[in-house]
Amino acid sequence: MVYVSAPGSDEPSVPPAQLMVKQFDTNGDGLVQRDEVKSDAFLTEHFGYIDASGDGAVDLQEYNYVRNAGASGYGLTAIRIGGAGDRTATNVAYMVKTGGIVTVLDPVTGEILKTGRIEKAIEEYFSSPVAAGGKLFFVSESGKVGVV
Ligand SMILES: [Ca+2]
Ligand SMILES: [Ca+2]
Repeated sequence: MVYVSAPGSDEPSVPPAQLMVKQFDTNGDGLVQRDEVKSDAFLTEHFGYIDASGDGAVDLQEYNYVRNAGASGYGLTAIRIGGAGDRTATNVAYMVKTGGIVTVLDPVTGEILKTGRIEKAIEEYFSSPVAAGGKLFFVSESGKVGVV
């Protein structure tokens, strides 16, 4: 199993599309082009995928799709990837979060079996832990690897 946990929010983290267009649409065509968002770090950084059609302009539908995707519950998803033999003894879930805090869970009940911290880990973690050779590897946002 691969377990993926995701943060969420009850509210979208960016303003409604109409406000975005009102603020940035300087040429008045009802769309927002890349050069119109130069003053906004978020829109500049994310413009490429927000413009899903790739036509160089963000319309209300494209913006709202991304905006609404940002509002979802916190969650943990399990993905079965195979395995063989009796896996009862190894049937636990590992999760890591900011600061390298590792939690070991019973994947059926959600009971916390153990918590700990990766040594010298103070960064964000977005990747799933990887098991190999009897060890667990945790890769931080900057690419530092913690081994447990
Ligand atoms: Ca425009
Ligand atoms: Ca577009």
